[in-house]
Amino acid sequence: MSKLEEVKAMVEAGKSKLIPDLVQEALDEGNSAQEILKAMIDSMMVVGNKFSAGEIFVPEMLIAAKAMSRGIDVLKPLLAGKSSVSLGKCVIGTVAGDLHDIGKNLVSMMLESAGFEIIDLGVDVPAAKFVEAVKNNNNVTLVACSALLTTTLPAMKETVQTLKSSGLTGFKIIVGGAQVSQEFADSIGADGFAPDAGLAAKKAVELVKTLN
Ligand code: B1M
Repeated sequence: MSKLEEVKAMVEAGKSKLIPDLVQEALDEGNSAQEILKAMIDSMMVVGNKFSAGEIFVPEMLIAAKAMSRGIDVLKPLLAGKSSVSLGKCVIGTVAGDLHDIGKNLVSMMLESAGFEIIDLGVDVPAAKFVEAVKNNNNVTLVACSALLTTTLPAMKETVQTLKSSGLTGFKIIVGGAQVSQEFADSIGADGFAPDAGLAAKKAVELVKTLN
């Protein structure tokens, strides 16, 4: 089994303690950080499918998520560069009712590399808290909302609509997450959508450039 396959298998099995060394060994074997990240995302798809099939339950999903987060910690310095430009502050969070944070954390990392100063509100963030964060921080140019559940799409809609009707200006809103599509983003009035963390950073830069 290659180191990449081992990383995949051990993330699926939720072997958090083994992951940092395995990820380092996979890097030493010549795999890129992007390849290893993709392998771990594939593992989470497998985990999700097993959950849907009733083969595993929430605790197994949780330990797999912990293992993936440990792997991302090792990859972070390689995935995230340092930008010399400053694009203002980004308020980011997973919307109300939703506890998934791996995707949000990846997006946050890529936005930081692109030049945003990150204000991370965490998970299960009510619309009012996003508004409060924009109000209480100067130079917020971007609000980024993540949602992983079909049942939390209404909370994403509420967040976008609350921000839009708050009277606050000078920022764009980008949304994303497994159940979010361009069509849904358009339907709730978000300014932008991206299917993954890399494209989220690209889209965010495009969006804030239109502010001036
Ligand atoms: Co949950 N869960 N989960 N889960 N979980 C999913 C999402 C699910 C698809 C699994 C399945 O059934 N196949 C399913 C949702 C089905 C649906 O709604 N259609 C599901 C369910 C049902 C649930 C519970 C309801 C289960 C239960 O309790 N019965 C429950 C809900 C809890 C809650 O939130 N209130 C629950 C709980 C959990 C855990 C807590 C155990 C754990 C999360 C731990 C954590 O995040 N710290 C968990 C996990 C791990 C998953 C899966 C297996 C993996 C998610 C993940 O981290 N993927 C997931 C299955 C799957 O996704 N295939 C599943 C890796 C991550 C990198 O991908 O977050 O999609 P993702 O991010 C991507 C893109 O979406 C995008 O960029 C990233 C890639 O670069 N992206 C953005 C994300 N945010 C973005 C924002 C952007 C732009 C792009 O702009 C701002």
